[in-house]
Amino acid sequence: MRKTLMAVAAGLVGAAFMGQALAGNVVGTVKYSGTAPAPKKIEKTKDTEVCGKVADTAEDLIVGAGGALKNVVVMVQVPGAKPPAPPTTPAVLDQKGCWFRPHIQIVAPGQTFNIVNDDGILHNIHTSSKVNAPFNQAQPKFQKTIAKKFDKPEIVKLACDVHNWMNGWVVVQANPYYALTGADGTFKIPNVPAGTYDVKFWQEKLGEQTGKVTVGASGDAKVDFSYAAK
Ligand SMILES: [Cu+2]
Repeated sequence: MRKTLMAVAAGLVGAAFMGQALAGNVVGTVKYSGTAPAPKKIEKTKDTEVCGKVADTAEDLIVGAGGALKNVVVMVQVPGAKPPAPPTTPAVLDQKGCWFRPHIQIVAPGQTFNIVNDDGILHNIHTSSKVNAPFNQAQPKFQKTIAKKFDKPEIVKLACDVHNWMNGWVVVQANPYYALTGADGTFKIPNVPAGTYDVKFWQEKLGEQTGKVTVGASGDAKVDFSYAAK
């Protein structure tokens, strides 16, 4: 045991000496424990020619096979890490069939955020936020795109004042170590510096929970997490 630790320590020093970054990946799965409620059906009660006559399924809790939980934001809290640099590619929020697509997305502070009206009818985007100035803006049918930005890390709620069933989220990141779980509940956050950190999990309906992870000098550090049924 002692020998192994010394070997690991020597390896770490060696890697640092060679100028290699000491970083690993944080990987895992997020699950919903217990019986998931049946997905809610959303009736579209207005502009049905464009919005669709068929009920859509709410995206506030998406539980797949084996309890896999989709759309959980996983954030490794690396102290002193700078926010991700804003990519030159804008983030895009599409309004199609009177539905925000995607339902949730992660952006960098200062990244251009294009709100697209693909429906050719009036929408009115309305955000709820505290540290970024909220906005409430009509988007008439002839206005294809509204460009916005969120300058500070925050979870921002999106709504449309014309179609009260439209809702979504934009998560503006404080540091570059984050991921969104896929339909199979898994996530991967690459290149996290070696160390022990808090890991925040956020799901819009189930809220925020915190776990811990220790990232080694290379390879995968695994964090599996499960939300209790609500
Ligand atoms: Cu709308």
